[in-house]
Amino acid sequence: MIARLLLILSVSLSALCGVSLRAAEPVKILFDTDMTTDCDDAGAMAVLHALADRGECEILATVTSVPDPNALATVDAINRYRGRPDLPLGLVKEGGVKMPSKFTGRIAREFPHRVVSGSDFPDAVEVYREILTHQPDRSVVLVTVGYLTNVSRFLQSPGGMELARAKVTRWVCMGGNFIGDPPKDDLSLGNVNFQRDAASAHHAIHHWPGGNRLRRTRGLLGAERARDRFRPGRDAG
Ligand SMILES: [Ca+2]
Repeated sequence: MIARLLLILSVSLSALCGVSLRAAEPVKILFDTDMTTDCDDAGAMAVLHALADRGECEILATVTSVPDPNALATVDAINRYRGRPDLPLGLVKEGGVKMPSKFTGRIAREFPHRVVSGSDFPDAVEVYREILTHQPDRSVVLVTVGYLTNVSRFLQSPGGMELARAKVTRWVCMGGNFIGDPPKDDLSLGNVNFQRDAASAHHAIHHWPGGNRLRRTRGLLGAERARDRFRPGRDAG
């Protein structure tokens, strides 16, 4: 199962960054991960850094969609291990999904990182805003492989909708298992990214500016024009 997830992530992120194979500039990516329950997030970061090493993407920031400082420490440890110790970090500062992890505590203990306390780092929404404000229009790809807590809060922050509309050229969301034609999110396949913070998932998908820039891929990644098809009150647990 994990191997399949990694393969899907690899293919999907490669497809995402494949845009840069035909372009002169690397794809600018703002990466948002829950990095708690499943180790495929670590696999996604391995692919992300490998693509950055190849010059196919530029990692602007790595944030977590959970409040657990060990999750942030794990993200920072991976960044550091892959030679990018100074990437901006952010996390959920208030509320958010809290789940136990089988691996982040050990990584936080055994690998070097900057995270002594989560209070030393900004809220992920602040990172979204800071990064996007200083990037050219329509230049950033937002990649989320966790809960949509940050996306929803970012859209509700002052000017967030305008920043999303102006700066983000595409949002690639690992969250749905959209099956069929028209696609419907099959939650029986296990879709915790939408289920555990269903209110944020509902808000983010329904309010993201420009539904045609919310990309659906087969398998575990994404949703295109999902606003009319995803009904958390009925479909999510
Ligand atoms: Ca995840």
